[in-house]
Amino acid sequence: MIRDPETLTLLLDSISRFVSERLVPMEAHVAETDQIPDDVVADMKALGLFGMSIPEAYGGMGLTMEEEVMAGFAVAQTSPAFRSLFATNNGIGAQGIVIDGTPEQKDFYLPRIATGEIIGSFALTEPDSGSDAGSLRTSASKEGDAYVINGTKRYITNAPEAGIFTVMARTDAARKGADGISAFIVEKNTPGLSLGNIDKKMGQKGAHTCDVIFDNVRVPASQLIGGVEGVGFKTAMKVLDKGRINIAAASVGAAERILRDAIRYAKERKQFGKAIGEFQLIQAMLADSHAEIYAARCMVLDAARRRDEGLNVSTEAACAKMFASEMCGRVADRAVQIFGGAGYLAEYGIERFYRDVRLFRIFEGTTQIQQLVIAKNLLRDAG
Ligand code: COS
Repeated sequence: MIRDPETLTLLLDSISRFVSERLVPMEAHVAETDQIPDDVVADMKALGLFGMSIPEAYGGMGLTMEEEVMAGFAVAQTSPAFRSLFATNNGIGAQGIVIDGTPEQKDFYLPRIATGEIIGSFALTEPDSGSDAGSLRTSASKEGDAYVINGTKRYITNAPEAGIFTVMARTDAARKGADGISAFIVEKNTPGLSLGNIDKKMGQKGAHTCDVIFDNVRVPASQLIGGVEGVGFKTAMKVLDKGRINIAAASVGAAERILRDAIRYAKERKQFGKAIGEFQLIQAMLADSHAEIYAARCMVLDAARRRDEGLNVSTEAACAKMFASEMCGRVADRAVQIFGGAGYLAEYGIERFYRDVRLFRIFEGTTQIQQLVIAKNLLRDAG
């Protein structure tokens, strides 16, 4: 749903200008230093990028899902590390509170998330619990009017920068599955909470992940999201339904950028006396990439519109995430091929995108988990 096309166009234009004038020139520097400069982060905050999906009542832009994916296409036209910093505030790091939080939790945290004053982070995965999220072992034991959390979370995006964590922990030790899990908001400075070393990753340099360790971390009972025990897994799944549409949008935006670079190179690079773009084998790779991007873009927009209509989009979100992230991998692979030797060299930037987008097929649910979600829903719906 697009509320006001004119306002949206203004927003998309300002994002696109910011991306091309400010972020694209910084890509190599951020990859080299593994750090987004503070002045760039300040500009992101000034543009409102941290609060795009936070409701207007809490100081955000309150974008609808359709508007948000269009903004997502625009911000993804550069290194994914940039979007990663504000993506958790719009997505998995805040949506638990937006979707299921109490009015007090929303009042207290959302305004500061919307401005980027605090970064929200999502702590679901553990050393022994990744795809099988329902098997997580981090515990939260009730002691008076507090919960005491113990356990370790792994690969937590933006943990080094985070001010708060949405933590999924088991409040009912007797229940080993999803229904024993609750979700909490835990502040970074809570005694007993510590961070591991920043992970060395294949790509997305400038975006950080690390372990988050909970050693008798005591949080008031008021930090239980929604004030209800046993529904934390469902909160996490609802958050991921939305997150998966956002990753699909990021995949589309990145693929568009990569294809644009490949087209430019195909027009410039001459072999056998003419631009390589005049050869049909190169044209086939460009055409396949464009058609697949178009298909993914349509899927993302459709899933977003359905979510705006209030429909359950678990299946569509999984379809869009699976197709768009796999598509992006194929587009990046073809682009390296079109660039040839230059595609393998760091200075042309294509190999960096090739590594960066590999993550899209893994985080917020691997392609294989999306297949399971789709198939499970199909079989259930068939009765
Ligand atoms: N929205 C709301 N509720 C949902 C839901 C959704 N999208 N998906 C599942 N649920 C509910 C189910 O209805 C079920 O509730 P009931 O017991 O009341 O029926 C409960 O949650 C458990 O669901 P299910 O039985 O499907 O859970 P499984 O343990 O089989 O796990 C998968 C399902 C594998 C799909 C889930 O663990 C998953 O998504 N894993 C990947 C996690 C992930 O993406 N990790 C990335 C880390 S974040 S970067």
